[in-house]
Formats: sequence, C-alpha cells, structure tokens
Amino acid sequence: MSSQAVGSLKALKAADPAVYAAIRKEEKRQRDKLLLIASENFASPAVLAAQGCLMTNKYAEGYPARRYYGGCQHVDTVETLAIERATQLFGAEHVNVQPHSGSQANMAAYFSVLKPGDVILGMDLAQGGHLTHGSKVSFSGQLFQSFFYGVDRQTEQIDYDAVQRIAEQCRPKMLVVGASAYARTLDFPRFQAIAKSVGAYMMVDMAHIAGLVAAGLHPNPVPYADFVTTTTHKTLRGPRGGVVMCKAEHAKAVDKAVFPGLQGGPLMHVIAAKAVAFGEALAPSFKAYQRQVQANARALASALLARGYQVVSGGTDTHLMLINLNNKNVTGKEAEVALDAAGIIVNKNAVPYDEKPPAIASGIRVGTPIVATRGMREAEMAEIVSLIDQIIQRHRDKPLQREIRKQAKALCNRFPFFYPYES
Ligand code: DSN
Repeated sequence: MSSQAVGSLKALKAADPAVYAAIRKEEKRQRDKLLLIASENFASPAVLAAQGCLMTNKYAEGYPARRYYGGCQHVDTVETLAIERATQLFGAEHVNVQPHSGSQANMAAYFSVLKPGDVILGMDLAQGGHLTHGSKVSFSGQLFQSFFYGVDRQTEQIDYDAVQRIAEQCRPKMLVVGASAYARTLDFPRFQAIAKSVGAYMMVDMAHIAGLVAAGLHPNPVPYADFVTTTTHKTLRGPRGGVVMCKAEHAKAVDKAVFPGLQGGPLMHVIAAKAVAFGEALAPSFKAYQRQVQANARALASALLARGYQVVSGGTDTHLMLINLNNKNVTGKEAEVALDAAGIIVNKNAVPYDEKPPAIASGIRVGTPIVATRGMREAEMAEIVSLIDQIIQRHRDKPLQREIRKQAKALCNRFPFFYPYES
C-alpha cells in the first residue's frame, strides 16, 4: 500500500488514471461553466476534506454510544457534533443525520408512522413537487395511495383552498409539503391547519430551501411539522446526503426506520462532512451568502421579465425560478441543449399545466446557489441573463454558442473556482 498522504488526488493519479482523468475534467467543467442547476452547490474545501476522509473505513451501525461495533469513539464524536449543530440550526426536538439521501430521509419519515396502502397527499411532480412525494414511479407512489395538489392556473402559486378541499376528499394520513421547482414562500401555518383539520401528520421536505431556512430567510417549518426532512448539499452547501428531524414523540420510530429499517452502516465520512457544513451554516458569513443567493435570484428574475420572459408566478422568493419558454418558440429540452453548448448549465423542467411531455418540457429551471458561492452578485446576474437571452433567441446558431461559451468562461474566471486540485 502507498504511503502517500491523503487529501489530494496524488494517490489517485498513478493508481487509477481513468478515474483521475474524469475527475480533472469535472474540475474544469465546474471551473469554466456557468452552473445554474438550482439543486447544486460547491461544498467548501473543509467539507470535501471531511467527506474524503478515512472515516469511510469505519462500520458504526447503531447510534452514538449505542453501536453494534467496537472502536466507535471518534465517529461518535462527529455524529454527536452533527446532531448538536443541526439542532442549533433548525431547533428540532430530534435529529437523525444518518439518511444517505433525501429520498431515504423521506422514506424514514413515512415508515415511522405509515403502513403500506395508507393515503399521502403531496405536491404534484408536474407542478413543482418531488418524485418521493407520491409519484407512481417512486416507492412513495407504489407503497402508498398518493393524491396531489398543485398551483392555481392564474397565479401559478399553491392554491391553499384547493389543498384543503383535496385533503377533505382523500383524507390523507400524511400531508407532504415541499417542492423541487416552486419559487414562492411556503405557508407552513396554513399547511399545518389543513393537516390538523383532517387528522393528518405533516411532513415538510425542505431540501431546496434548507440554506435559506438556516439563515432565517425563509420561514422554518420545524415548529409546524411532525417531520422535516432535508438534503444537505443544495442551498445548505454540505456533502451529498440527507437528514430527518421530528417531534420528540416520533424520535424512536424515526431512528428505527432509518436503522435497522432502511439502512445498514451509516456513512461516517459523510456524517463528519455534515457536521462541518452545519458548523459553517452557523457562522454569520453563511447568512450573508444566503442573502446573496436570494438577491441574485431576484435580480435574475427581474432581468428576465424585463426581456419579455415568462417567469412562472411572476418572480421568486427563493434561490430558483422556472422560466416558461412557450412565448420564445423553443422547448425546455432545446434550450437546455443550446445553453449547455454555450457553457451555461440549466435543466429543462415542466411548467404548471405543461402540455409537453416531461422529456421535452416547456421550461427551464434556473438557480443561483453556485454563482453566489463563486462571489457573483446582481450585476453579474444581468450579464448572465444577456447571455441566456442571446442563446434562446438563436438557439440553433452554433457560432453564437461558441462565442457565448467564451464569454461564460471569462465571466467564471473573474470569480475563480476556489479549490483547484494541484496538478
Ligand atoms: N433532483 C433534485 C432536484 O434537482 O431538485 C431533487 O432531489
């Protein structure tokens, strides 16, 4: 075995040139392209160091001080730190930091109080919801009877009266709140009143907005919901993973659902990185960062509206927006491909009441977590909108795509990638 120090790619370069080369290409892609995927972010060097550390070698089934393996003193320390810091950030009565992903965090919340065949009511995937909120192609729609609410056709915002009516009709055991493509503030007290009126548990999946919640820039669902789940890698800017929080009365059931119900050994290196990320999110600089994420999103939306784009619901309160391209003679898929060729990375996305199939879609989703992490501000958002607009207007123009790619790279280079690997 090599005696090479860990923490850089040096150990990998000679051992596995193919994987090494792919990582270096990904480094270049992240450095040189304008990354506007709303669910992505750049984790800090400290988070990456923890995530790439030798705690990956340790089995630790169980929970701190209650493990099924010896030698867990130090992994207990990081898991306890992660739990304490997440508790400080969000104020939950109970926190479990072991879910490998957001999907598994959601599963744990469901399995702690639901039985197969129970009714759940969530936001429609086609209107901004998430696969795990009851979609038939996910476990959530296969194990449970799922019903959906959506947005009002005119306002393109959640129609809470309709949610109440649907809840009264389908009588869910769990009301699921949260979205992957919804740009407006969620009214948690209203959702809580709806859940209570039909005797349902309430779960909020705050994965997209967790960073804004941590910074106090979006209302916190924790006081209102029985369960709150999140991923740690979106606006929260940590490692890829999940967390499930709940009221004290559900603590035992949630812990049992995560382990041994759904998972075996926790990923202790990832939990170490979650602890680091929660520590970063408690620092005052994190609040300033989230303010910039939000200000950038507002600036992007305003600049798009000024150029005649249809921003779904007319704007954004968060880190993301949906752009309906129906008035621009281009599909979401065509826009995604043309923008990609121009060094601008977004994802195609269905818009509310979309008539196109999801693989084509009428819109794109745009988010600001990464560009804000790079240090870009409102002025740069105007530049980005100008680049996007040129491509959308002439989406088949290959020479234009090459030219914009250079401009996108130049803009990125003004805000350097902050953790290049040594060559
Ligand atoms: N796939 C994520 C997103 O892009 O929103 C949600 O899990």
